[in-house]
Formats: sequence, C-alpha cells, structure tokens
Amino acid sequence: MNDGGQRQYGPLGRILVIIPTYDEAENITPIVSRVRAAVPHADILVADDNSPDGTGKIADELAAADDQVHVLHRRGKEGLGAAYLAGFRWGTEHGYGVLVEMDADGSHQPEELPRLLTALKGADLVLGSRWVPGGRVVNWPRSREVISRGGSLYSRLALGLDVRDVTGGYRAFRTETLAGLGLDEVASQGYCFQVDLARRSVAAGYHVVEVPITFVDREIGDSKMSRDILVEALWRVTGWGLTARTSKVTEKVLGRKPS
Ligand SMILES: Nc1nc2c(ncn2[C@@H]2O[C@H](COP(=O)(O)OP(=O)(O)OP(=O)(O)O)[C@@H](O)[C@H]2O)c(=O)[nH]1
Ligand SMILES: [Mg+2]
Repeated sequence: MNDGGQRQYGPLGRILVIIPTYDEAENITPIVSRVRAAVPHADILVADDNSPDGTGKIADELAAADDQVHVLHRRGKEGLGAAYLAGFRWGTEHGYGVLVEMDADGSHQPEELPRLLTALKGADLVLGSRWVPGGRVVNWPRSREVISRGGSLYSRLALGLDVRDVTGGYRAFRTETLAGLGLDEVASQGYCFQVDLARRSVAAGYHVVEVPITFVDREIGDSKMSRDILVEALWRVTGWGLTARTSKVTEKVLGRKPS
C-alpha cells in the first residue's frame, strides 16, 4: 500500500452512496433510511437492474419522497460491476466528489460510513475491511468465511497486493481517483470487480487505506453469489497475476517495459 507521502488532499465535496440492487424489495427501504440517518448530507443512488420483485418501484417511491434519493433504472441483470460502472458515471456527471459502494442487504452498516469518510480525507480510496485488526464478520457461515478469506489471500499473492480485504464491497472513492483507473476497460462483473478496482488503484500509485468494519450477513432476501461468479473471479485474478509476472520477467530480460 502506498503511504500517500506528503500529499495534500482537497476537501471531499458532495457524497453519493451507490447501492446496486437486484431483488432487494425487503431491504431497500431500511437501508436507504439508515444511510439517510447516519450521513444526512450524503445523497443516495439506487442502481436497480429491473428487479422482478419490484425493488425499482419501491426505490422510485423513496426518491419521490426525498430529493436526496435517486434511482438509476437499468434494462436487466448485468452484474454488480456493470451496475457500479453506470452509477460511477452518473455520480461523476452530477458533480459528486465522493462515490461510495454499499450493498443493499445490510451487510455494510451505514453507521460505519462516517469512519470511512474521515479516513478518505487523507486518502484516495478507503476500503471497509473485514480482515484487518478490529474488523469482523457476524453470522457468516464458516464456508463463506473460508471462501472470502481464501479469495482475498489468493488475490493478494497472485497480484502482489498489500491489501487485506481485496474482495470487499464497502468502499469510498474520491471521484478523481476513479477517473484515473481506466474504468472503460473494466469487464469484471461479480466479486472480481472489487479485486480489479483495488489492483488498478494500487498500480496507479493511489493511497489506499483499510478501515476495519463489522460485516453482518444478510438476514432477508436471496444471495446473488453463484458458482459462475467464483469461477469468473478465479480465472480473471489468475490471468492478471500471470500477465503481471510475464511482463516483469520480460522487463528484466529486455531491461525495459514490454511495448
Ligand atoms: N444492479 C445489480 N445489483 C446486483 C447484482 N447482483 C448483485 N447485486 C447487488 O449487489 C449487492 C451484493 O450482492 P449480494 O447478493 O448481497 O452478494 P453477497 O453479499 O456476496 O452475498 P450474500 O450477502 O450472501 O447475499 C446487493 O445489494 C445485491 O442486490 C446485479 O446483477 N445487478
Ligand atoms: Mg450480501
């Protein structure tokens, strides 16, 4: 992780919390009201993939009653990564200085967001982290913890990243940080979207800070975690790791970066 050196950071600017949703009808109202209560000056963007259970319609009702709540309706289920990219674009176009990623299911507690935002005052990107001292998971089945810890460890080793929780999805970006990540080339959809953004941030030399969080397993609604998402993460991370290594070896042999 880059230590940020003596860099001076500007003020954070307006904050947008992006919440991607697919079939979160029972979760969307509580999470929106918790965010509004925890960080009253932040706006919210619900990025809904035309959820069959009507989440988008509920979000519209919340937006109609509160001008700090917005909804981005997307055509259909295209994955978490695509929903976030669309949300980042929307937030950038609307002039927000900070873009926050947060799940709808209550796993990422809005009450912890002020701590992430405080850390962002001296960083380019803040990761809510389950795997640093003080971080923890509540009610997670052992199998999920093993997959998550294993995924983070594998990604760290394959990509040489000094980040403990590489797959976590509770994050706060300065909008200008995102602008430097080459988001147009990001094709990752599921979990590896988070790994992809973390590795791009480190490669760009950004100051990345991990803040401990308490991750609470979802109580209501169905998980969108699937075998396909895990397989995608495994092959993409392995591919990135091999490419990075090959280019390092080529650099050594040629004495310069491969063209
Ligand atoms: N817009 C959109 N949101 C999605 C999609 N897939 C998942 N999400 C949302 O992304 C967030 C994370 O998904 P989850 O299903 O909670 O994934 P998870 O946290 O790994 O798994 P569980 O907590 O076990 O359910 C939730 O808010 C989902 O509704 C998608 O294809 N499109
Ligand atoms: Mg979840």
